[in-house]
Amino acid sequence: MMKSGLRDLAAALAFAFGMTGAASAATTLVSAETQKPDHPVTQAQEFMARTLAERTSGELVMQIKPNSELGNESQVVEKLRKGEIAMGRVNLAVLADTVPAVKLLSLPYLFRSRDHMWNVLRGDFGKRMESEIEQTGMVAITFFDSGTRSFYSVKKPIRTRSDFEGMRIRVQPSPVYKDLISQLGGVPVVLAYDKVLDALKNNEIDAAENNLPSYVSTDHYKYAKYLSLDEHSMVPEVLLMSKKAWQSLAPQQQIVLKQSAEQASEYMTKLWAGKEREALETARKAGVTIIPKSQLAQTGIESFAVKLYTKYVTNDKDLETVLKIVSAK
Ligand code: GTR
Repeated sequence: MMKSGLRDLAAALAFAFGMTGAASAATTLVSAETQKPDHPVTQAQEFMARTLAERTSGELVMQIKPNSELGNESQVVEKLRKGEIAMGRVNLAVLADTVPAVKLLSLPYLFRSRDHMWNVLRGDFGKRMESEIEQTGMVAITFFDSGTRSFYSVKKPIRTRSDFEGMRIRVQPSPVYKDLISQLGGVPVVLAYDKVLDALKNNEIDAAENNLPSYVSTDHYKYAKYLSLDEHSMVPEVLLMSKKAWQSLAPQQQIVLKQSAEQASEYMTKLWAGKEREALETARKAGVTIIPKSQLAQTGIESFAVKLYTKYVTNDKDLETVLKIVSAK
């Protein structure tokens, strides 16, 4: 009696700590990434892969495929939904068409600060977004803070709202950003991330927008030499998993996976500030004209941009949600 009780206890403990005795076969989880290997979000996933390998004694192997090797972000989302790949890291903005909460999150100038954004993500709104993502056949494993996005242009700087007039500006595949550019007077051009550099080089677009580490790591800064730090959006990255791959994991593996992802997100937040400074320095040294927020006719730009709220906040529930976000600490 006593002996089998102890055996049960030992087995339960072994399970709780992920030690299943006989070495079980390793599961390889491939993660699609659009950024280059030197980008902080790729490095954060490499960090996660190391943590995961250590904590599962090699049972869960995460393999990151950078440089859009497995397709652009819209294609990756499709593959995840069909269960054709296990994992993928995308910017939340590309889910705006399928996840209603993302439309609201993408509204320009919504967050006052990164802390504000995190408080909203960790609260009810974050939970709503996770459950809406789940309804599309994917699981949100963690979010990564990728700072703020600003405009950069090739031929002339953007300083006032009227500078947007007629400018062809590349945006992510998101209805919100297409409308934002039209609202500002520009011409939106939707292009996959890996096509933007050539479009800048070949004069197919006049401007684009992104966060600082991406502006530099993609070499966009070599062609778009005016950077206007208007910080119009703060949409985080998300690490997604196909529901099929998620459900194939044991409960303990799911816990370890989520914990490792959380740690990777914290790791990226630590990296980010330094990477932003480095990027700004690289751009400055390369002769980029950097226009700080204080030198932009910001009020004019923002008052045009926020007219978008009336298009996307169309019912009482959304109005209540947006007011809650805006008034959150
Ligand atoms: C980057 C983001 C990518 C992609 C890209 C873009 O900041 O990390 O996932 O969304 O922006 O502008 O397409």
